[in-house]
Amino acid sequence: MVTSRFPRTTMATTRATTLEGGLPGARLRSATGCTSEVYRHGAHVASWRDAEGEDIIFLSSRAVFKPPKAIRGGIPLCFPQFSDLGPLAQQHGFARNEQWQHVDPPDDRDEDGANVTMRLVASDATRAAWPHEFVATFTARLVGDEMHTSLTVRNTDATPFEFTVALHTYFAVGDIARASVVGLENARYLDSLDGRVEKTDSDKAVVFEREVDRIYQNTQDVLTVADPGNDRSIVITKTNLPDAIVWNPWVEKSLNTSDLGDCDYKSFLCVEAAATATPVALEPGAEWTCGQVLRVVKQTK
Ligand code: TA6
Repeated sequence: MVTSRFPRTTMATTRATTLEGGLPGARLRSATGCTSEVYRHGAHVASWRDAEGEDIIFLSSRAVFKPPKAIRGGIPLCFPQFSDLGPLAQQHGFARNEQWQHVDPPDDRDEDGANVTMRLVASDATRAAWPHEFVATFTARLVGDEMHTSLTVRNTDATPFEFTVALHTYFAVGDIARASVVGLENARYLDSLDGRVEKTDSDKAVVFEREVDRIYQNTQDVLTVADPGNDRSIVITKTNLPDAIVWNPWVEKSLNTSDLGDCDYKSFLCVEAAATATPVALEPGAEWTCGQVLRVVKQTK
């Protein structure tokens, strides 16, 4: 049982601090006692816990905190490319491997919510992979029992560019065999385990009995992770992200993924709000923003 490291106050707080592996980041605490840790490495939300200290977002038991390697778990930012859907050789782009800068040092007490904003500006390293001038700004905000995240991309170049993107969220579940994802019935998806063949999901919910890796297209904006193993559901409300990837590596892939515990697949599933089917196109000077709000609904016995 994780106990809260923060005194119970009504004020939400945000503190810049040193996190795992000696990496810089911020700790957020909402007025209702929920907490989160956000790393400057990748502008990576690595944890979100409720007031009792229960994980809502999953972090691998073998996560590595050594840049440039991405942190396994939390909310990796896939930008400017999701998976291999784009010109970059790097799976999921580079945003999750880069060091982001704090915007407005986050030492703050705020009645409304704890929040941290980080920025990534094009550099020689990013230009080598993707020859464009851009500014990406990520904000994580705890508002009571909700987590709000948003990503804004501005084209600071003289020419247009396009990208694909995902909030690759790892949700903690009590028991994968009883968990499911609701809201994708009749949605079309590309099956990444079957040559990205296009299929239609006729099931009432996505359940997990084997590896699942699907890119759902043009889904509804509200999806739910049903997690009876923790007597709760997690409601995802996404904005400007028409697609959603659903993933669980199951046994084999978990064994072959060094920064995942062998049995970790039983304790998480990913629902990744994304824009993949139609890349986002930005003219010079233009800006685009997306986001998601996560909210826990407790099941009453
Ligand atoms: O989003 C699902 C996926 O693209 C899977 O195919 C799997 O590769 C997963 O992402 C994890 O990717 P990573 O590069 O973090 O190991």
